[in-house]
Amino acid sequence: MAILMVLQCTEAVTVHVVGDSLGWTVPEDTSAYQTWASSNNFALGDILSFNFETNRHDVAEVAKGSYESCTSNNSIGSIITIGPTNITLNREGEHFYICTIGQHCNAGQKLAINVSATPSTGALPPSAAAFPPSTTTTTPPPPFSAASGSALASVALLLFSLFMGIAF
Ligand SMILES: *[C@@H]1O[C@H](CO)[C@@H](O)[C@H](O)[C@H]1NC(C)=O
Ligand SMILES: *[C@@H]1O[C@H](CO)[C@@H](O)[C@H](O)[C@H]1NC(C)=O
Ligand SMILES: *[C@@H]1O[C@H](CO)[C@@H](O)[C@H](O)[C@H]1NC(C)=O
Ligand SMILES: [Cu+2]
Repeated sequence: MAILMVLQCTEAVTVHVVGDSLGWTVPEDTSAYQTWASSNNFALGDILSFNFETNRHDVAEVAKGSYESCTSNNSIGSIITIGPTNITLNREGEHFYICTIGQHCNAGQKLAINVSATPSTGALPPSAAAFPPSTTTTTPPPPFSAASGSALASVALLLFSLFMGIAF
């Protein structure tokens, strides 16, 4: 059961290729990455795969303000300059990524995503089904120990009555 759940968890990881066939570049349509993001469901543990050539583009995770103004100030972590690269989404909520080279960000090479704690669409029913049993398997221990406690008590009672039987 536990092994099954672990397998489901690893299978739930989705690799999102940023921009799909477009890759990570200056898009012709400035809202290309916004459109791409809206067609994806991002969950904790998923991977963002940025396809770009080293020195042509880079990836910086930035705060919302820097994303909007296209400044790499206060970049979160170091700027990834070597491509292609994979980034694991290990924090829930909004993430903002820009390219810091030239005017690429202003030209639309920027990405905003929202990461949810729950696994992405397809994995939701099995994990939702897997959760109740896990809570019911955690509840048995108290009744179980209580049962073993009463079992112990009846063994003690049996021994006691045996002792009494021997004594009298
Ligand atoms: C970003 O950095 C530039 C130059 O380093 C500076 O002029 C600007 O005020 C900074 N912006 C913010 C929002 O910190
Ligand atoms: C990114 O992850 C995908 C899927 O796991 C893998 O095929 C690809 O080689 C990885 N790319 C890099 C640069 O690590
Ligand atoms: C991101 O997801 C959270 C939780 O579902 C939601 O409250 C928030 O409004 C979302 N933000 C955006 C920009 O969609
Ligand atoms: Cu770029």
